[in-house]
This record gives sequence, C-alpha cells and structure tokens, in this order.
Amino acid sequence: MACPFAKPNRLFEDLATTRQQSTLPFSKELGGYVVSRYDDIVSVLDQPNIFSSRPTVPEFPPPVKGIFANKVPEKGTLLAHDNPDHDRLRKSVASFFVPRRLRRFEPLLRATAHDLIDQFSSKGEVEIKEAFALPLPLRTIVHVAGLDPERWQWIGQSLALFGGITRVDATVSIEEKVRDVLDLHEYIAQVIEERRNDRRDDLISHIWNERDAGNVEMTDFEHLSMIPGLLLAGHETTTNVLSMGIAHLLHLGLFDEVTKDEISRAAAIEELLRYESAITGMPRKVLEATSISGTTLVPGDQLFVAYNSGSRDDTKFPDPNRIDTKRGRKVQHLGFGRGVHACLGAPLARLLLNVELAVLKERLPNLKLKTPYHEIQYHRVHEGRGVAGVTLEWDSTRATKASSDGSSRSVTRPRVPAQPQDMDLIVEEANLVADDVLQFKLRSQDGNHLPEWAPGAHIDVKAGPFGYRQYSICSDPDDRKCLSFAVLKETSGLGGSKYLHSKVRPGSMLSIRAPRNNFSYEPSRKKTIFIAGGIGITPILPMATDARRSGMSYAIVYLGRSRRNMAFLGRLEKEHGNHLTVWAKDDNDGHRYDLNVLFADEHIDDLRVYCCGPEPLLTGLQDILSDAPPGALRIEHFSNPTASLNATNTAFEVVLARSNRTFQIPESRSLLEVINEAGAGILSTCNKGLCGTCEVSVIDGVPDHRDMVLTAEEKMDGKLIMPCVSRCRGTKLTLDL
Ligand code: FMN
Repeated sequence: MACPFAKPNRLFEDLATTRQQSTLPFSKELGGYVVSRYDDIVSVLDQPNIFSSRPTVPEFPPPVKGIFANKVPEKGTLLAHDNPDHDRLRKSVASFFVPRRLRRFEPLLRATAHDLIDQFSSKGEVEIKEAFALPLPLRTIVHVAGLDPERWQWIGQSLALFGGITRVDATVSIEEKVRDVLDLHEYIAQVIEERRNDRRDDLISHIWNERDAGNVEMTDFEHLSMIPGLLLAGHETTTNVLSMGIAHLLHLGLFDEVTKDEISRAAAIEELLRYESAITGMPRKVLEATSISGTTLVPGDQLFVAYNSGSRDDTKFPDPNRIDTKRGRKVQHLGFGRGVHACLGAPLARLLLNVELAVLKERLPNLKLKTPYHEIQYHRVHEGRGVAGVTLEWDSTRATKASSDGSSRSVTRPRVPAQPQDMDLIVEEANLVADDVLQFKLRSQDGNHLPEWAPGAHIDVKAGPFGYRQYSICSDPDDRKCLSFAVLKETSGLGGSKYLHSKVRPGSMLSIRAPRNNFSYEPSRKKTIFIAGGIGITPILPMATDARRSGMSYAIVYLGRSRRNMAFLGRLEKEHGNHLTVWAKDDNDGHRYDLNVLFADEHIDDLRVYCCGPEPLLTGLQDILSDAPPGALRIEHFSNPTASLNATNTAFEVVLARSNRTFQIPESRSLLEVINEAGAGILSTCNKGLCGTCEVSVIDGVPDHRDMVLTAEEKMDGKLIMPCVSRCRGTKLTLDL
C-alpha cells in the first residue's frame, strides 16, 4: 500500500483499501505488515506480551547515542517499554491522570484560554493552531508537570527538536538539537531534585509521593524519563485534534449545536477522535509466532497498527466516513489507542478539548472558517498528521471580554506537604501468640509518646526489601507508649510477612508510617457485635477493650480453623469472659459457624456490627445483613484487592439504579462491556484498569477492585469502581447509572 504519510490528505482512502484485503498487506514505507481492521487492531493491542512496543520510539542515531547516555531517556515516557517495566513505571503516574482528579486544573485551563483569546479577539481573524490550539495544551502540560510556565516556549522548541532527533532536518544542525535536548533534560532533572523535599501539586511531586509511599520502585533516571515524552505527547495530539476538529465542525455547521453544553461537547470530542485522531497508528514487533487474519507472523516481524483505520471500520461504525456527534459509545474508538499503552494523558486531553471548545464559543461570536475547507493542507506529525494551519474569522465588534471565571489569571501552584516521614521505632518484644502469628511491640527511641491512634487504625510497616505492609494496631488503646501489631506468616504470600517473621527480633529497628484508620469505631448505645475470623482479630482487640471499659452492651464472635491458630485467645477469655464466643472448626467436626443463628433473634437496626477476617466471611455477612442501614455494618479487608487482573472471575448481577435495570455479568465478560452494550455510554480508554476513564459510582455491593488507579483508601471505601477490569465480591453490585 501507499504510505499514508506520503500524501497526508489521502490518508483515509489509502487505509480503507487495506481493510478490504484478505491478508495483512506489507508496506515498506510503514516498515511492516499493516493491521487496519478494528478486530485485528484490538487483538494486537490486547496482547502486549506477543506484540512488543519497543519499536514505537526509534533508537537515537549513533553519534547522539553516546552523548545522551544516562542523560536522555531513549524509550519515551512509557511508549516503548514492555512489561514488567511498563506496568511498574505507569503505576507512578496512573493515579495522577484520573479524570475526577484532573478537574482541579480546569480553572487554570480556562484562565489560560481566556489569556490567549484576549490577544486576538479584537482582530476578527486568526490562524488558530499557532495562536491557540498549540500554546494552550503546551502551557497546560508544562504547568501540570511542575515546570516553570514562563518557559513554555523554550520547552516547546526543545521538545520539537527532541521529537525530531531521529529525523533529518536541514534547518537545525544536529549539534544544536543535541545541546537543546540536553539543556531541557538537565532542567527537568533539576526540578525533580528540587521537588524531592518541596512537594507541590504537580506530576513530578506526585511521582515522588508514589515512590515514598513504596507504591513504585524506580530510579531517579526513570523518574526523569517520565516527563519529556509526556510533555511531547501531552500537547501535540490535542493541538492537532482541536485544529482539525474545529475545521470539520464549522464546515458542517455543527459548531453551535455541539458547543451548547458540556455533554454535547464531550460527545462531539469523542466523534472527532474517532473520525480523525491525531495518531494514525503505532509500530509493534512480533515476539512469538502467531497469526492475524490469515497472515502468519514470526518473531521479529514488524507491524504498523493503524488506529485511525480501525476507528473507520464500517463493521463497527456504521457510515464511518460521516461525522455523527450522536453516534454514542457502543463501540470504543481507537483514537487514544487501547490496552496497556492507551494514551496516558487522554483524560487531560478530553478536559482540554472540552474547555477549548467552550471558551472559543463564549468569546468569538459568529465563528467561521476562513481557509476554504477543501484547501486545508495536512502534514506528518510523528506517527500522525495535523493541519498545517486553519484561519478562522468572527464578528470582532461583538467579541466579548473575558468572563469572570477566566479573569483569575495568575493561578498559583499550591504547596502540598511531603508525604509523612517514616518513623523508626525499636522492637521491644516479638512473641509468638499462635501458630505462625508473631506479635511485635514497638516503642519510640526516646521513650516519648507515640502518634495518636484510635481502635480500628493500622500502620504501614516496612518489611525490608518487600516494601510496606499494613498491620492493624492491636495494643491497649490507653497505652500511648507502646504500639503493637501481630503478623500472620503467609507462606504463599508475597514475602513481606515471612520477612517480618524471619528477620525482625527484639532490638531491631522498624520503619513505620503514622496510623491511618479506614475501619473507624465509635462506642454506641446500641448493642455492638464484633466478628473476627483468624488474624482479623487484630483490629477488633482494641475495639473490644474500649467497649468493655465504656460499659456498653457488646459481644465478640471469634472464628478460626483451630484454637492453635487463633491469636490472643487467653487474653480475650480473661478480659471478656462470657461476652466472648469462640468457634474453632476442628472442635466442631469441621463445621463452620452459622452466622444466621447469630442474627436470628436480632434486628440490624438495633445493632452495630464490626467484622474483619477472610473474604468469604465478609461477603457471607454482607449477604446476611444486606438490609443494614448505612454505618451499621463496618468491615475491614486485609487481602489486597488490587491483586491481579487475572484473578478467577465469578458471575454476578449488576443493577443500574437510575433506570432500575438488571443485567447478568457472566464470568467471561467485563462489567463495562455488558453495561455499555445496554447503553450506559461509559467512556473508556485502556480497558486495563490503568487510566481511570471509566470510573463509576457504586451505590451498593462490594467491588472487587482490580485497577491500578484508585488509592487503597478509595478501594476500601468501595464507592467507586473501574468497570473495565473490576468486578463484584458478592453476587450483586448496584451502580449509580
Ligand atoms: N495482616 C496481618 O497478619 N495482621 C494484621 O493485623 C493485618 N492488618 C491489616 C490491615 C489492613 C488495613 C490491611 C489492608 C492489611 C492487613 N494485613 C494484616 C495484611 C498485610 O498487610 C499483608 O497483606 C500480609 O501480611 C501478607 O503480606 P505478604 O503477602 O507480603 O506476606
């Protein structure tokens, strides 16, 4: 096939012909087999272990390679990384780009948009790419990254040279490019160093926070590598989508209709991304023998995966060459790619495009295309295309001044405190309190009081090279000079608990972080029932001590496999006498305790129930107390719900509360697939729980979180879910849809 970049104005006609071919055509210009049908593209993008992204960013040419070594990262931000590095590094930025969290930048975007329009609104015409569509995203991404917004032009020029380092460019000498690229990287490295101890609300600080929290292991050079590629990707695509998109909307007479409100703008943006995303496609390299659409592929084969063609595949999008802003989202377009490499900045791009359309509409009355539509020229931009320029005109006599929400021009970057520092405490005692359960008692080095905590709280304890693990505080709540926690050795765990068992002794120092509480307890006049399964007794211990001291009505039900495994039995029996029921399975012919019996004569409205233990106990209790009023049943999960995207699926039921419709989610399908098929219209990008685009509010039921985006607290809270990967821990989930 002809290279779509050779004649960028003919891009879609050329790619359409390849979709008709029975096997994958080979293109010398595109460097490999061209994958252009929607289903084939999805299949490649969903198998990153077979199709490597390494060729996405070309290697530096030999004279530059040596100069750049250890100063300029070679694989782009994440683009050319395969796993395990890709997922590890992406984790450091994934939670920053969640749509809900990016909303805080909206005032900044609006203020910058108004600033730019102020400079040309009285003129009546402007070339929109140069004056608006390029500077707005660039200034935004510079600010969001944490760099000096005043230096945006220099950063933009250096990035353009960086992007062009592998290409011949007669106007700039290679020495000049190299110098500028090195200066840019040195500057970014310097800002990263400054943020080490002076955190702000920006991406560079966010990565530091993730590193400090033990959520990601990365080197300082990898930290640097996250920024330049993101700056590049973060402005070029948005620039081109807006410049091309506005031309289409004005030409078709759709501009006024689609800019009338946020929802219409959002729908139009998705359709523009489908119709003509700025990224034409990306290369991949085959790692394992496989076949696609009848073409046998062997390791080493190269592919060009034509996203733009997939988004115009008529088997998925009826009448694909027509812009239809009411098309809906039954099938996800490929404008931002898909899978682990889906565009990280997609939520920011969406927000930017929405604000841009809104402010243009607000400020420039009677907006029209001045460049004749059919004369708009396209040129190649990296792996995509963009317009060379588009001139717009409007009625300047009616052009409005900046609105009040845009007038707060100087948006300052708030200071945010660094993550709490670790505290080093001495291990005073380490005692075996049941088979495989070791209790540690900690004191401060100077004998001073330890941080405040309340029953239900846990601390993060550093388990040497395994990083932090959470442990519930099980000390006496009135003893402020000792913090104690108990660890069950998980022989098939990830190593943290085994490390604490084998390496930590009285006299050792342990790093911990200040207590946090997701399982808050309040004394109540209502009868309080504490239910613990196995090691889940730890947060219950201080709660029960407090309940006894405050003289309230309470009962403890402690369940376990065998008394030998059940920690603190002696202490509980002594402290709580007949408030305590102990049920060891091996004392009861292997039978489980029947929770139904416990609640047979009780009414949940008159109770407070706290439960911690293994997942089947928690879900079983939730089923029994499914009509519990808010706050009556509180539970704490110990297992790591983010565990694995490959966890065994079970079927469940989802209720869409607003339309009161119920759907079955079989084991083989994702929640997102099923609800979108039913018309929920949830936007998604990566489908791997990485980008946060598809976030939905949960009204009832316990999500089985498998994403990398929600914080541990948000996951425990259970009010949000990423339906592309996450499922349900019980049998039913009710969503706010
Ligand atoms: N595990 C315990 O053995 N005792 C505890 O008190 C305890 N408390 C926890 C509290 C919270 C809030 C959470 C999320 C987990 C808790 N865990 C507790 C589980 C540990 O954090 C950890 O997952 C477990 O020791 C297994 O680690 P490993 O797989 O690295 O061995």
